[in-house]
Amino acid sequence: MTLKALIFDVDGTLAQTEKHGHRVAFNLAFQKAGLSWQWDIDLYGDLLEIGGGKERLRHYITHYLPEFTINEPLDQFILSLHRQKTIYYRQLLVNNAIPLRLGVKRLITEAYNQNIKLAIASTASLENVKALLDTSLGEEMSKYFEVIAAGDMVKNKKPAADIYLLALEKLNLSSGECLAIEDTNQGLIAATQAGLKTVITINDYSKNQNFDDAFLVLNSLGEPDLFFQVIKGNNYHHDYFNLELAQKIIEN
Ligand code: XBP
Repeated sequence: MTLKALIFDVDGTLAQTEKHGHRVAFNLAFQKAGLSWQWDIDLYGDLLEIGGGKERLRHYITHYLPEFTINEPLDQFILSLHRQKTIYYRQLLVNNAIPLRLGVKRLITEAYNQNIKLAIASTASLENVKALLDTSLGEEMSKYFEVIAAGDMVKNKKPAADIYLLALEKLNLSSGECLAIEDTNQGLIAATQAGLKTVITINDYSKNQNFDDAFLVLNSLGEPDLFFQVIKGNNYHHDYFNLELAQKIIEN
């Protein structure tokens, strides 16, 4: 089988957006709404088990604040809170772009130059995915992504396979021709259920999760002068992640 596409997760994989981006934006939205809620780093780590900002808000309200009441339907309340959070998230990125993780820009450039297709499969809303791509990668390079599958485009978010299946459908490729790059166990489950081999680049929030089904688990994609650390799996004697290694993984 020949590698035809790389499918990237976004938050935590392309950039460390959760702790300093989404979390901060949620807190600013709470403040603006006159709520005393504060999601600290540890609590946010627990809440990350729920994919999707709107779903995370609902989970928090129903599980952590069972007494909470409002004078409007909960759906509407969550939607407007999330809308405000999205405004803050974009502002945070525009004012202070969150850098891409090590090796991400190099790998994207390498793939584009070698006609390997690029796709996104994210739980975050399309607006927030685009905000990150435009601010961290730049509007020109954002266009390298031929397919963006995100947020509410599917009914069931990760760990369901839906978003990856949608990405594959839009790419018009089979799972055996593509490789997924993820950072969490939920993302790994979603990609694996869609039939994709997956490479994990761990981060602070996900480092203790179960990655048994991953083909390769790394601390980052690495660079030619800053090698990755292999946490698990076969790196075929490579020191940084490139298309040659991606092809080896697809073949085996
Ligand atoms: C990450 C998520 C998202 C973000 C918040 O998705 O679960 O919900 O935390 O984004 P992924 P929204 O790792 O799949 O990219 O508020 O836009 O949902």
